[in-house]
Amino acid sequence: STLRKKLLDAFTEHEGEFLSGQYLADLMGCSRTAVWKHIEDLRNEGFELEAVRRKGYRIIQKPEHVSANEIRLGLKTSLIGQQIHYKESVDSTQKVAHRLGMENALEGTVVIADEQIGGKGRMDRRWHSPKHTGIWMSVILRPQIPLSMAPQLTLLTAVAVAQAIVENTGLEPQIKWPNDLLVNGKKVTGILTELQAEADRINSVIIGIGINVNQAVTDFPEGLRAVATSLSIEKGELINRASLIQTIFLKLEKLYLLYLETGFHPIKLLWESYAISIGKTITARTLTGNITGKALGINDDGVLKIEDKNGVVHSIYSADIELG
Ligand code: BTX
Repeated sequence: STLRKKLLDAFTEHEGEFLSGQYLADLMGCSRTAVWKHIEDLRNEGFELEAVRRKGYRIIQKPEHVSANEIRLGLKTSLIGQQIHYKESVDSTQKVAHRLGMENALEGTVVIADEQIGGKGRMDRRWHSPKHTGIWMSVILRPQIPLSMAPQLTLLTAVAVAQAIVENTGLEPQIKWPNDLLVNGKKVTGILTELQAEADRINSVIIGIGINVNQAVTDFPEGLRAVATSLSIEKGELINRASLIQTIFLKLEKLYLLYLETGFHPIKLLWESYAISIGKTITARTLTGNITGKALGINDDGVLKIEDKNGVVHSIYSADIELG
């Protein structure tokens, strides 16, 4: 609710400080009793709050699980995540976001689920999304760019998530073109970009982000154990999901605004600094066949360039990449 948002915004702005019931009532435009009820709701959701006479309320600790409120508290963005739709369990956050996209949801709206029953990868593949462990979310953007440039947003998102992982965990993720983030050679993140468009006009871009955060090895199906990992496995400790989500929102917002202002070039440079395959021999499996050669890099449109053994340079728009 908007009252709840005001309350959490106030605690965010005055981090660690006591806020009096009267102050909050004035701010929220409601009675002190109503404020107290909202505080009780927060407690029921797992927030630890201190109440001191004549001083007011103070948040001591946020809950362990992820909730829209927990993500809002401390969130420093102005676009991404201003509207959060949090679900315990969904088929796919992409589906929910597509519906909201059609319903004119505000740009920056995010759908987050604790669990996905039918998580989607590219080309109708599945994305394993068990509960309590990962970040499964879809972000709605509405950029005024030609359709052909939309894949750049996948690369932009990969950079944002990589930056956030570095900042929150100290791990060193690498990006495998176009949409995989690896840590120590195993996949921790997948990104799925889908479009709603009419003719050449983008209505919305739905960016799906799946991050393995706190899974143990045994949480992965056996078939994935050799190729997938979680941040927690690599770091050796549990990672705070809400805080990572906040950092991703912030990085995504910064890069997206930079992109709208100056175009793809600065994003390309950042992307290349995380890229794993540049200069190496790779095989691109495309719908029309395989191409093996040296990865030269991406051009300013985000297209991958591969030079085969005959010196012919191929432009790859969509493929799965194998290293070596
Ligand atoms: P992708 O097609 O590049 O990768 C899918 C492949 O990755 C699968 O075929 C499988 O081999 C492997 N895989 C499946 N689950 C996992 C996992 N948890 N960790 C590592 N590897 C896995 C990547 O597609 C795009 C994934 C986007 C997921 C997000 S989650 C939020 C949003 N909602 C939704 O339904 N999808 C997106």
